[in-house]
Amino acid sequence: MSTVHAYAALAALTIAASFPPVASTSDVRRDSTDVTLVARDYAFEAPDTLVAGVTSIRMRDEGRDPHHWILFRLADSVSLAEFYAIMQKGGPSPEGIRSMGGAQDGRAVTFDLAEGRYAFGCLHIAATGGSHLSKGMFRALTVRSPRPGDRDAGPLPEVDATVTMRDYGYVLSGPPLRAGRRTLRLLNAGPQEHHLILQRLAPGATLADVDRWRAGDRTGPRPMMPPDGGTTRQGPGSTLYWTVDLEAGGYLFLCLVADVKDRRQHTLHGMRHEVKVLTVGP
Ligand SMILES: [Cu+2]
Repeated sequence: MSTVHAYAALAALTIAASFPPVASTSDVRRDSTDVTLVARDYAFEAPDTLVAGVTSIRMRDEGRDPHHWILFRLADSVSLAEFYAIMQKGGPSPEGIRSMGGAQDGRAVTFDLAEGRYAFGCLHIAATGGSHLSKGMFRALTVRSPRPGDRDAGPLPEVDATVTMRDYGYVLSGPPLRAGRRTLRLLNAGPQEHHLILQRLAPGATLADVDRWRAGDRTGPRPMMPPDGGTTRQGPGSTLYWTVDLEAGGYLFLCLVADVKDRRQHTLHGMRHEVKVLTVGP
């Protein structure tokens, strides 16, 4: 993407003026494969260093504003200051900054982390304007190679189903989903960034009912519940493991990421998918 050069030039001009102080909490973790990311208004607290391998990350949101988190992988050529300058306005990640995903809520997301430089960020928009990232809600993370004495990272989680995201849609593969705690492998096979927002359908309702309700005067009972969290954007080729408690009934998967061409949400390009979760049983 050629925009990276323009961004980089802009970054060089704005870093000195706008780079906020970095939180000083340091907690080098050599043995943890379960990481808590604390979110506040507007900062993240997290280990500075993790060991490469399978790692589960879960946010504890202590802010008044709701927060989400996205893990970004930074190319060696991109400094943290450049990351801040480029990403504070949101927008798609340019070359050199790769979205790995994360969570909209406190659900756990597991990655097979490769050695390298990363940053956490929250791109929610504050009531007063500006992204949370622009107010300092980002944090550097180094993932280093394992050394003798490090705890084994362990295997990847057992997967109940795989969700492949494309421009524009979700393909669910695996046996039918059943109620209970399930781990979905989400991989992005599309050229754009995508995520998965979970929305429960009202009992007996279908995606067709939602479409009719939206197209109509929107009176009468809503055929769906409010969105119930989800993952955050993943760049092309990235994979994460998302653990979620599902109840029997209908759900929608939705992508609310803005399209790179027309800025309309991907759900308006057809990136929505109806899933029926079966009761537990044989
Ligand atoms: Cu999308």
